[in-house]
Amino acid sequence: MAFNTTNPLIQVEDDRTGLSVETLKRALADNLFYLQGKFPGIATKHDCYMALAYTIRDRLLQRWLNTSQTYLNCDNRVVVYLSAEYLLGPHLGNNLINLGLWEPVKQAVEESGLNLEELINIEEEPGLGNGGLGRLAACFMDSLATLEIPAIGYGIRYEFGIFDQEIEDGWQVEITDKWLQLGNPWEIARPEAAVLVKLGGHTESYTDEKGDYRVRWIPNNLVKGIPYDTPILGYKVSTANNLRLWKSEAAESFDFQRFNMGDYYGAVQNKVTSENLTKVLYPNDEQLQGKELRLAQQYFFVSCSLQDMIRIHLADNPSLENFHEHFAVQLNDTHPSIGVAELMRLLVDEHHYEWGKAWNITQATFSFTNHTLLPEALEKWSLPLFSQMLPRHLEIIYEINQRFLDQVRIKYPNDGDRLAQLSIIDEAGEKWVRMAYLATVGSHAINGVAALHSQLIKETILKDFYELWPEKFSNKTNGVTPRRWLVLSNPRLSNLISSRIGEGWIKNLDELKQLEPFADLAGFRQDWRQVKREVKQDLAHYIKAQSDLVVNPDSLFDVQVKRIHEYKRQHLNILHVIHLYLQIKNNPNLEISPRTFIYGGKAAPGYFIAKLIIKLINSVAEVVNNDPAIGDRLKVVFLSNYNVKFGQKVYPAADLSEQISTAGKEASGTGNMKFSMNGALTIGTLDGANIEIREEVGAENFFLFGLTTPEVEKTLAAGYQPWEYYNNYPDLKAVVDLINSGFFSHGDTELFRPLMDSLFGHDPYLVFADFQAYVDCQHQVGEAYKDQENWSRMAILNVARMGKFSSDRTIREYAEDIWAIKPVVIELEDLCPDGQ
Ligand code: GLS
Repeated sequence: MAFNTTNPLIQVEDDRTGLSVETLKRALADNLFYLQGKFPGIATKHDCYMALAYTIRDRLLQRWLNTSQTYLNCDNRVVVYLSAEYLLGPHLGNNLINLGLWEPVKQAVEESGLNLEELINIEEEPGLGNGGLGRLAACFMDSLATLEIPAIGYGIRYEFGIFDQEIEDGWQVEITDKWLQLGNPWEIARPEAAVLVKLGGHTESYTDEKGDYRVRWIPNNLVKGIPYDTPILGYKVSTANNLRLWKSEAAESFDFQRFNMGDYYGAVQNKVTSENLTKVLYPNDEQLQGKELRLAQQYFFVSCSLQDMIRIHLADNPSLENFHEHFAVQLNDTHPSIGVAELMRLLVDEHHYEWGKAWNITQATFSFTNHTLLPEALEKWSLPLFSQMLPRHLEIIYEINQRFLDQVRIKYPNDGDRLAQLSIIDEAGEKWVRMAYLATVGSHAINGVAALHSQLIKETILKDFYELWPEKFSNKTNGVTPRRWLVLSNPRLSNLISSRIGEGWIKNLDELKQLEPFADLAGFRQDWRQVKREVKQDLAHYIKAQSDLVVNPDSLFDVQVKRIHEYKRQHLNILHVIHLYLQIKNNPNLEISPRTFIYGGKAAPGYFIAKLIIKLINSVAEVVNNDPAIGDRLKVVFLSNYNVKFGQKVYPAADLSEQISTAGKEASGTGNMKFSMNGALTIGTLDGANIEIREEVGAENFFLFGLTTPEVEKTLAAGYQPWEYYNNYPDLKAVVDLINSGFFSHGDTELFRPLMDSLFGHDPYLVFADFQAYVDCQHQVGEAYKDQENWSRMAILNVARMGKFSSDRTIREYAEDIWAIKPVVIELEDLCPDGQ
């Protein structure tokens, strides 16, 4: 049956829209020939992947076009998500699930002599983000579409996304990501919608024809932004929202004046500089890098997006007065916060709105999510750098600041300290623009990403703002999409769940609750374990292929995958491994639950201690895995290049999820949710969303250890003494001494010294302080694993109680509390028959 039943031109099933196996096969062969220019006999697997991807894209185009057409024609509000990062993961598998086409496509692919899973695996993932923050944006896009909420995602089309990680001699090596090398079938360039962005130069004041004082910005550089659009499909709905990513190009390919004067290289220079803007993603998660190019990237994509929104708005509205009624713009962290000044510039300088009116529109448009409390991640830009690149924005920020501080003066007269604390410009010493403050002042709503984190925002980094405007602050606990993180990544478990409670949970995750009674059924627990065993077997094959290590699928898979950072404490985890190793060495007959420790994650290229932690893990792995006295009881593996694809393999296979950050440091975490949703039990601190996960699944189904946030603060305030822990805890001392002796470094006693120096010297993450509690808790884990029946019971209850952690719930909360937005149902009928 064709999608289009109203179009009289389509008499038979259309090759681009038909859904029968026969049509899909024909479309596949057709695309291989006409788009890839290959016969089946000479086509590579990648050619076949491309042909299949185009076949699927054809089948979602009608949804995509109808969606934007519907949004244009109705005057519903549209959510705009502004994010410098989207960590999307591969599209093909996800689109098949959301279109409900998995089975016919699988059959068509097989009958064409190909293998669907193999083709899905070929897709290069768009790694346009660093970690949790970028992945959250991707989950949100999925949920927005699934909930049929009108939305546009705007971001940057980095030519090189997050680097590929290889491990050489135990060290991380970064390899350039080349996701676009063989083409990207999911995007469509829209050069006709290009916009121009100014940079640098100076400002001038003038009086306009009405006699009004105005400012104009004379830039010294102009860059063109070309939009590339990707459809983001909802699950089994007709909504396909648009993700619009900007690529920078030179406004003119050649500077002709220079060229004519014979300065060929000078003329090309401008082209090169302009294209550099969107070349590469900065590979730092939670780390400030005051690099000029980064500010230029941020401004570039924000300016492109706001200009695009204004164009869309003015196509249907006489003025910008109701701009905020049309768009609700969410700032994903401070990265797009220059948008506050840019919208003011566009309204005041280019559309000649009076300041007060422009400010009301701006504040009503923006809302701001903070994603971290780490001081090194709070963006600020040095004033000279800022004024050089964005001279007009600096003037606007000064004006915003002055008017804001005038308000503060009224509320708190004669309180100079408070003014200095609240000022958007930090003037103590070197001058800085504080981006979180700009975002806070320019937004009508501010939120954190888990209950604890939202509370800490109010008590720490934005305390003075909270006192001013308590009503602006709220919490929106993160969530993840069950489509990618359960249906797509764990089909075995999904099928088992659906076989008992139906498929309603995929769109309404609270329905997983119906699984609870099954936890008491021995037969179901048996099936559950069977699924887990098979999934672990798959991961074991992957480990064998990647690292040539044989691991036992019956061992406890103890997994920590996430960016490598001291606050996430991968080093605490490896200290525990060494402790177990020592225990076995000292007591060769020790009976413990056999464990496979699995690590994955990238370190920022300039973050030496994080890289040294990777080296330590690999060094311990080398010793432990090759010690015959250990046998099968312990295996340690660091899997390279952790990314979305690999995440899809590892979450389903985990028994134990390591969420062991220092309390108060992990804003939320989202990996913690993916693990639990796939039936892993958590060992964790009272940090981020761990707290809420524990509340939901029940304290008895969660392994809790470690200092609480107030205890962390107290310990640090009292002058933390790592030596005392070292001297008082013999297990800790033995582990540390073994590292220091050069045992894991072929006798080199210097290799890990910088790490040890930081643990003993200055460790705000309190690794030694939590060591003993962690080891004790891990002991309980090992004991609990011996009782497989009870372990399965706990795992089932974890899954059954995960309803809260669907990103659908999160998005519903944003939609109701912050965006005031309603769903719009998209019809599938051809809105534009006969090409009219
Ligand atoms: C992060 C936080 O570190 C995570 O805890 C959080 O889950 C994520 C999404 O809200 O945002 N902040 C950040 O800069 N990178 C992150 O992953």
